[in-house]
Amino acid sequence: MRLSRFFLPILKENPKEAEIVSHRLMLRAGMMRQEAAGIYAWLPLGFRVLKKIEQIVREEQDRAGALELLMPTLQLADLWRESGRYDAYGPEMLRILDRHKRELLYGPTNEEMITEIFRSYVKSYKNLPLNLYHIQWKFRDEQRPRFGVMRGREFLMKDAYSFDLDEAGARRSYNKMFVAYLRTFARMGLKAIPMRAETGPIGGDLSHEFIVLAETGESGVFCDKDVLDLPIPPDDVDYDGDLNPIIKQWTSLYAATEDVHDAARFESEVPAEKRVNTRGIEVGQIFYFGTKYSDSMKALVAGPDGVDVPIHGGSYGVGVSRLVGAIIEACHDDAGIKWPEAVAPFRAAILNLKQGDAAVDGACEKLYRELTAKGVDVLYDDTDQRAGAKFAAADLIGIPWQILVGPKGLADGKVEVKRRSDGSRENMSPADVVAKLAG
Ligand code: 5CA
Repeated sequence: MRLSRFFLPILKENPKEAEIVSHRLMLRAGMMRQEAAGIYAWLPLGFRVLKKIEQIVREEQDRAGALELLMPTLQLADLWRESGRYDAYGPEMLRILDRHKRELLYGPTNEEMITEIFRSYVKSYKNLPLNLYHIQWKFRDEQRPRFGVMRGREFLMKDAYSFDLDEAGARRSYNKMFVAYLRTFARMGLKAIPMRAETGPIGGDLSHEFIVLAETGESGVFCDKDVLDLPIPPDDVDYDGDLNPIIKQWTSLYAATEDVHDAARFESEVPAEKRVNTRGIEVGQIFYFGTKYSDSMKALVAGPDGVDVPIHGGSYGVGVSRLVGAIIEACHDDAGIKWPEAVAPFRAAILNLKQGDAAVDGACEKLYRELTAKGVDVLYDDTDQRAGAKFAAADLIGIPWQILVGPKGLADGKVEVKRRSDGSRENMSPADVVAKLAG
């Protein structure tokens, strides 16, 4: 992508309305724009990151055996009357009337709709277990939307729903999602710790929130320091095998949100020097809620003895759009964003430090062509800005590798490669740069 043809409305000034660093940097880097309170347009740079995050979430759901579908954003109110949540949900639910005066709502979550789909088709335990997920926009009319995409009103969520014959099966499904979440967040360069949590309006009695520690987070959390260094399950983890050892390892050390925190237990289980009490960002939450929806909505399957029983369910959410902000909170410095490579909008940027100089222009064009041909996502800053402004922009938008091309280096057949994560620099020939980044 040539920057001269890209749409990257970088802001010079710090936007006043942004209280936390991720919100400030997303606005300054031209990633998104607020269209109404808690409602954002994703501009090209931000949209690229959102799609990368979404794809990692998708790959790990698929690996764990969940099946992707897509449900609509609008739902019939009657469905929610069946579960009893239409009235219970309160003012957070956006209610809509269509031209025939039929009551609709913009989905804040999809337990009811997926239960309705399930009960229409699945009648026997032989079709279980089943886990269906989608990645779709949600609307919650939050009292206080704030911190940009962190607490929006319209936001992108991955929500998965598991169906099992009994509690033991449902716990296996829960464990699969638990492990998939450990892998998902680690792939994005995040340390997200599963912590015991309250279930709120989703219901049930077993739940974990996956929390990224950050002072700006909205949740108060307590944990054992050692939980921060536990190993992430590898990509060949056997989801059909016994996941209990992994779950046990992650759940035997103390980790709880403030809502379910037990001070006495914390002090008896965790030595003083290992007690962590801080704040965090909830990037995902998983729930086991038993027969809550299958009882009220009559989602029954015939068991092995032919008797119909309500299925045991769980739901599993990831805040896809919130993750963009959470990653920035975890990965930035004074100059701007430092994207982990897996979610970066571009892997590399070529900075032409003397636009109009035939040798420099030629070398940049050649690098750009070769990297693009090798499938490297590269942004070529071919604008006529000063070198200083190009450095600042590349740092602000956080591209992991910056290739600085200037007349002096080129005279020696070299360009400079700067790594955004640690600021390290190396001189190398353009051919070596291509080999390094395409490798
Ligand atoms: N049905 C369940 C699981 S699918 C559910 O809705 N869970 S949730 O309420 O915990 O939401 C799932 C994830 O969505 C949260 O962990 C959080 O990361 C994200 N999320 C929730 N509310 C917002 C919001 N207002 N703005 C941005 N992300 C949000």
